Amino acid sequence: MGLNLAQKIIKDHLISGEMTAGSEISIRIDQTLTQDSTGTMAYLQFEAIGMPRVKTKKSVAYIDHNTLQAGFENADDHKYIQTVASKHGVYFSRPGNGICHQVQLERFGVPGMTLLGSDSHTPTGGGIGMLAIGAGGLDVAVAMGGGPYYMTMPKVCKVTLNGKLRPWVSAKDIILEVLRQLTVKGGVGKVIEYQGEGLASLTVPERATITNMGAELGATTSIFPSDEMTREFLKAQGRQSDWIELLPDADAAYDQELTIDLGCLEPLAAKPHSPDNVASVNEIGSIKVDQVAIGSCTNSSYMDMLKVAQILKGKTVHPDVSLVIAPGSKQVLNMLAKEGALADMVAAGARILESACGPCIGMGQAPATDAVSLRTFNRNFEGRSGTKSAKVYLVSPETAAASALAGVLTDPRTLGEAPSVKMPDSFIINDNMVVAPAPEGTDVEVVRGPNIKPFPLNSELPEQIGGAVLIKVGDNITTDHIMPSNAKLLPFRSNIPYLAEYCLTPCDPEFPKRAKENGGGFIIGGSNYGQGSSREHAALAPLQLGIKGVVAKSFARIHMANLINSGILPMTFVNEEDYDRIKEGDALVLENAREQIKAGKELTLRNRTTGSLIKVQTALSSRQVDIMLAGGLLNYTKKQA
Ligand code: MIC
Ligand code: SF4
Repeated sequence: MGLNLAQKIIKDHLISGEMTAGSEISIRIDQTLTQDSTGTMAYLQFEAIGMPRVKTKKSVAYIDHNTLQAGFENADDHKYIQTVASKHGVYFSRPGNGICHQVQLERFGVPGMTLLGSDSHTPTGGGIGMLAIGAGGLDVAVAMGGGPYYMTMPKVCKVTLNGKLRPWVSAKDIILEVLRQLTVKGGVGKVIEYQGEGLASLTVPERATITNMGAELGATTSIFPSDEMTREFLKAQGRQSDWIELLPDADAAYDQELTIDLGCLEPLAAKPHSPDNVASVNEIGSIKVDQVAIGSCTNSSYMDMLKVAQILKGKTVHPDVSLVIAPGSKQVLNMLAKEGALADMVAAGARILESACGPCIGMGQAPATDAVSLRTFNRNFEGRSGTKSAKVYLVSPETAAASALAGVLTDPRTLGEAPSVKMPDSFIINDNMVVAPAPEGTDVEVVRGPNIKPFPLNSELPEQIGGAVLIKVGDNITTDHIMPSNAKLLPFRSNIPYLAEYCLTPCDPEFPKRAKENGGGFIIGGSNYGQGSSREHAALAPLQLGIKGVVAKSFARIHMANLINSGILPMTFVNEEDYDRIKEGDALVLENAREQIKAGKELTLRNRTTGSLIKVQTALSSRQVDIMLAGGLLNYTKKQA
């Protein structure tokens, strides 16, 4: 039996484990990326591990999230990251150089390599044929130190794209269709692998839109083959020598298959408040729009921006709409300026933002009360925009631009002839905003601002863990609920005690207070608990508040790994009805915790309030059992050393 793409790359990088879906494997990591909102913590942890230099082929630290400098905090963190990166052998992408995933694709990604990033949209690199995976900062720190990355061997779902997109329909509509079919839970435990004749007409940046938003499926990653298109892109980036051909074997097997006829797709939108709440723009109808935001790591490539500029050219943004545009990288912005497209955007009334995440992570541009905001981004979770009552719709750049002109949600097909945009033969190449690390052995002084506070460290798992149920939440709770991010909180990503005061407050403002009064306890979750971001702050803040365990119907992959890394026990109900039998305030206890965790997968929790016994499972590998017993990955790693 032949191998599919994911299996080929995994096989090439396998360090331990059996390549059968569901078993724990570990792989060698070639490249890592960090960004500033998770990076501070990742480098603090890298320092705690105590390695002098990174051991990867290339590690890059980006500044793209926390670029609003309303106080000293973000600027201090940038200095810390720049100096710590230089000292330990990490390239530093300066603020203004662009969004990590866009820049990594343009300048560093290599087909066939593995990439681990402390950001859930790291799978963007799958657009260029990498096995690119998002993880918590500590996992990335370990990988920078040359340690293996442990993961569950994924199933592989093949998505065959047939035919060709019609005018005005674009890559964003493809991934929205996949989300419509598979939902935000449909990719859990899987790699989504794209095949089919439709690939011939999809350029690398378009493929990257699809792999980027594959994160919203809960998938481990998504991947396209490395073919002629990939070669053309790398050539245009002056990196043809990085190209290799990488295709699945003709007789490769897949665990699941899906076929999409590109010619049947129409402009789609994800309605509030979930990326899988998809309907066609026509079905939704011409609702009034207050804000349009174009950019983010999903849709900010040069070609996306050119299309937008062509649509806006010679027209004026509707007087009731605020149009903001953030080109994905300095390369994109530079080319738009040179070609005159930037002038067309500005003339039409667009507000141009720096090349960064910006409004996607609530760093500015929060919409007005009850506003409708159309965004070319990948997440529309409630409140993520910075305005709880805002209604965010996720759309393609074409739909966004057409709607910005009309003032209402608009099917771009009503605009007549579609913009014609081709991938350039060569991009402007100027890496002067990437600072190479200091040569080995050079003394670099790491600058630490007063905002950097020690992070919480767990201790060895005790014989018994007990405490009250501090909160009970429903399905699909995101990390944006657990550890909200916005312009006010993001500057405190290196200050866990401060952040903890906001933990789970979108679900219950009293949660942090209650957790502290009770000296910690348990969280009860529904299914897909912890979907979304890779932020380990969603585990570290609960740790700070004394959370000992989370019992849920199911967990999202990265969050579950972050809980284990923090030494917080993730448990799932054996019988889901038990979820209904637990109430907030109930006292739970896991007796003989160490023995139970060592002995096996099924554990018994006692509900002291009702007297009942609750069967729960832990899907821990033997290595993860040791991590839990040691009180988290950092303690475990130190113990190993
Ligand atoms: C996001 O899109 O939610 C982020 C901000 O990029 C996060 C990282 C973070 O929380 O810092 C992600 O997706 O991992
Ligand atoms: Fe940045 Fe948004 Fe992409 Fe996250 S999803 S990396 S916040 S642009």
